Amino acid sequence: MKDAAAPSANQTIYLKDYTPFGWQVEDVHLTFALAPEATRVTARIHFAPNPGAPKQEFFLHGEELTLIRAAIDGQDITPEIDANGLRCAVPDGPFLWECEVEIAPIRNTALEGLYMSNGMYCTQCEAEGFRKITFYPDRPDVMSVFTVRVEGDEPVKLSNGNPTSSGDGWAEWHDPWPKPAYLFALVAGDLVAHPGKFTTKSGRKVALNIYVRPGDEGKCAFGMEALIKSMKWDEDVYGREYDLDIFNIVAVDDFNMGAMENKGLNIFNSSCVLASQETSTDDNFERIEAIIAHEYFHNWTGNRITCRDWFQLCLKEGLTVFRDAQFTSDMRGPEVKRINDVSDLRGRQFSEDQGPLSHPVRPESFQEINNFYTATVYEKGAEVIGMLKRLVGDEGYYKACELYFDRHDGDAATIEDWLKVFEDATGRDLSQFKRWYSQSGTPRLQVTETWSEGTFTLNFKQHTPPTPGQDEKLPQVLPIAVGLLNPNGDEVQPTTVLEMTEAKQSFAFDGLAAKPVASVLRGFSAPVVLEREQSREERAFLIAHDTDAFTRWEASQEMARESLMASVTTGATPDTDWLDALHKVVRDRDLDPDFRSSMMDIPTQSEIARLCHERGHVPDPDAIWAADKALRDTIAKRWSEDLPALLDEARVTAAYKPDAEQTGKRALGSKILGLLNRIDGGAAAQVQFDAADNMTLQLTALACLLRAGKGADALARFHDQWREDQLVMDKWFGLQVACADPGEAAQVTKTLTEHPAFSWTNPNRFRAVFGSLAGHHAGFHQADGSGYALLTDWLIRLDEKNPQTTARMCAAYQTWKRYDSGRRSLIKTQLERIVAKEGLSRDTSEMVERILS
Ligand code: 0A1
Ligand code: ZN
Repeated sequence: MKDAAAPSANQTIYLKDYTPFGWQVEDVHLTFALAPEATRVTARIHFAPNPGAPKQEFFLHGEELTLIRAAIDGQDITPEIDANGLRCAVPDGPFLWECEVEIAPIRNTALEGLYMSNGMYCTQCEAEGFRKITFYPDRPDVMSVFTVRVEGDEPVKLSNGNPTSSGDGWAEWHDPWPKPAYLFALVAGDLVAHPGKFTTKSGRKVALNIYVRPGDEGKCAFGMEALIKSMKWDEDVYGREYDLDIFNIVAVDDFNMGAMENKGLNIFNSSCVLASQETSTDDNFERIEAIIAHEYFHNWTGNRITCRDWFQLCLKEGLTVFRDAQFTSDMRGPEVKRINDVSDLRGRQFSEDQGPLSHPVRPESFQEINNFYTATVYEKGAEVIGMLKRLVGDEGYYKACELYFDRHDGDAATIEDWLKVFEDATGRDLSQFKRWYSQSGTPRLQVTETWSEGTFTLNFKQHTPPTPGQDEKLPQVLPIAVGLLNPNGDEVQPTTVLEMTEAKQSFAFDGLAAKPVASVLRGFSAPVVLEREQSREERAFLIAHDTDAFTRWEASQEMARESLMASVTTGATPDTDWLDALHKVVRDRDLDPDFRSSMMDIPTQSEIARLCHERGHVPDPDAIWAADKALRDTIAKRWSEDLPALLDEARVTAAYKPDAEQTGKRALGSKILGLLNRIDGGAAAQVQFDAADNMTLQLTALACLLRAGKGADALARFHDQWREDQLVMDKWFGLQVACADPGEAAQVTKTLTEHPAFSWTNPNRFRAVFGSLAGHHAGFHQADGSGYALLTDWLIRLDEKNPQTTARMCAAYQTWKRYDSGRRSLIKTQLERIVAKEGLSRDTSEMVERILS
């Protein structure tokens, strides 16, 4: 019998070609007889014609499956099989499909479908992994009820839904909620559970478990607390209740992404769930809390209401990111959360949207859907929801969400469905707003102001530069949150949302006694590049007085950007007016330490490179590195007298807690230590390293010591202390690259790949090393091309094993056209080397071809 091999030709799939599947799947029964080399999967599926679909041939997806037997209504058949799936004749009415296939989880290094990680079986089916488990209509609009039997010697055997029965060597699970195949999950292994419980608002008692490898039990308590908080929050804020008797989370060491929202059985990259004071930083804790919330929130936004097709990915991801951001704001304070999210958006999404990989929040075509789990779909998708909420107000927003849950529960929905509930709930016409889903690129918003006889006018112009495949752009609906301050710093106009819909539009405020200072785009109310000519005095004034935390931070960022740009382009020294304005804020003990720490953010070197490009300069990575260094040295010298006292003030004396209060203090302390390190040559860092009782303090101190050239001893001690802990060792690997001098980054990376603990098939370790190289702007972009050559060697090697992680890491090259001709040609050569690789995966070939285009 023929096998379904790996898929071949790169085929482009279009949103406009959507057609429903010709059959409904009434129920699915699966039996797994587990064995690493030869797992048998037996499927019994009832199909019935779908009255709403056009007539079509019967086709089931299937890849890399060895077919043992297929039968229809009990009669064996010989289907036609190719690299993508199976075709056969079927009866006109309902029928029973039976099929037995064999797969080899131990040889599945792509980590899609059923695979093994450190001896444990686990699955990853989003987006199209289920077709590597059995032949099936593997598309999100085909939903069904699954019953699963798992046979094997492993002590723990899990699947979706509720456990129904078990015996010696087997366990059965039943998920009563119809779901698409991408939410299917199975786990089996020698695992221990950290239990918890939750009672829903209507009284359902839910058993909670976090399953981990023996030895990791001590790292589950925080995740469990985060899960319970998320369950409560979704009831309180969105009225969403959990709907099964059990909710399981499993930590897996080899995982391509962060985590996965499989119904009732979330599977997590262990780095996104395991946490302890000794091994995790404050940032790790915050991220874990957010990811647990994100996956849990998918139960309603993604699972109960799923996507009709993969073009609608933002329907579940944009909304769920928005919901997890709301959750984090409620848990930890909205101000710094918003600042961090904007930094992240600019760092990842703006770069994507301003280069060859730019695509709409709802793409219109793809070759490999795995390449569209992007910052645009996730983060810009969430920004679009945030704008919608601002435009319709909180009441309108929750009314529309309520209608969405009522109207679409159990559906595979579309963006049109989502916008329609807003139109129906609020009476608004959202036809222009819908452009946010189809038009790619980052709008530029210019603002000028006029003042005459008590009337202050803000004049806006918007323009979106062309992006691949979209030369002409139309005006977007922009909610622009604005406030006005009078010259002594009092707010004369509290935040108001101006609604811009035209290419050019002015808004006047009258009855003012004196010319105000405008605070524009409060809360970053629209994902745009704001272009505003503003005096340094006004910016310094906003740093001192703005009542909106985001625009206050942004005023400082603006001054920082201008100062760095002047250094890069003209060799100017840092702007001391800015440093003095900032110094006041940093010393202001009435302000929250976390906010003071954020105010000290310095734009990243890649952000400065993007800015150079936006303003028509060719970025010079070495000059940007030098400007960054000069700036930090200047701040350290200028504030030197205060630094020891500030460091002292940021010290936490109470027992460690990863809460907002302590985290904020330690964040401020880390920034201060970074400055002090420039003048004391690592002395304070050494004291902190020796005394640290938590990973946040230990790791920051280690980074400082490495940067001061005094890290050898601490690095060795850190290694000896943590050699058995994979997640901490990822930090050990990554930090050495991140802290290397630019000229040494590639060599340090290469040496680390020769370390016995380097494992290139573990995505976390690969990313720790090569993600850090790609993130080291000046180190990666060394003019000799050593960074490019090294990364490419490894990408070519990894592609054979793990296309998904390879393709994602190729994004390191997405900004290549910004650079000088020497670097461009070096990168182009490397990209062409990748494309020339025989048997290159569909994932990587699509990415590289788009980057090259
Ligand atoms: N849906 C998950 C993320 C995820 C996406 C794709 C994956 O494999 C291709 C794995 C996980 C989330 O948003 O958390
Ligand atoms: Zn998600």
